Amino acid sequence: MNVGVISRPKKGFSANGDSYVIEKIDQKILISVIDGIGHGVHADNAATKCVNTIKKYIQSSEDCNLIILFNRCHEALKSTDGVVMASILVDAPCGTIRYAGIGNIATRIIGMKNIYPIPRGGIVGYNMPAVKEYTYPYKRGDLILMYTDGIISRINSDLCIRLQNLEEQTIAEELFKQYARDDDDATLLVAREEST
Ligand SMILES: [Mn+2]
Repeated sequence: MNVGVISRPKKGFSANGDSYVIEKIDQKILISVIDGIGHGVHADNAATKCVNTIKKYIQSSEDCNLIILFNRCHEALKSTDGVVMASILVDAPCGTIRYAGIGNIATRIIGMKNIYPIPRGGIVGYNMPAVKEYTYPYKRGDLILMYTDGIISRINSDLCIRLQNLEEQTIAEELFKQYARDDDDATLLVAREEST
């Protein structure tokens, strides 16, 4: 998986309440994008705790189950202000992406058709509802975008298509330049596997 990513704090802050995880699990790849509620040190602490919980879960279990993953994070984050998070499990051999999301992290899969998974409302660590997992078709070469609400949410599809031939990091930088807001932590991640 090639990944391009930019994550930076709100203007004037050094602590970043946004975070992300990319982990390889056998043939699968887990990607989570996290936005700690608020900003500054509190948000940073919650997001960091979430990342650590995910890594610990991956290390200690045979497989990755997104619902268990969210439940573990919910338990671990109860002492914090919580986070919103979207997670995908990319399984190229099976041709699927599994997805679960709580709160406003945007996820898009641009392939044969555009897929926009819809997260459930709520906050991980605070009022998380039952987590639902969705499965979508996936093939190598599909472009995956994930971003926090520091990115204005309407990314133009034509622009994504125009940028498609560039490297993942360049795509991330171009989109970030056009869509990131100064007044919030902002993270934008672009992931793509080479098509075979
Ligand atoms: Mn935010």
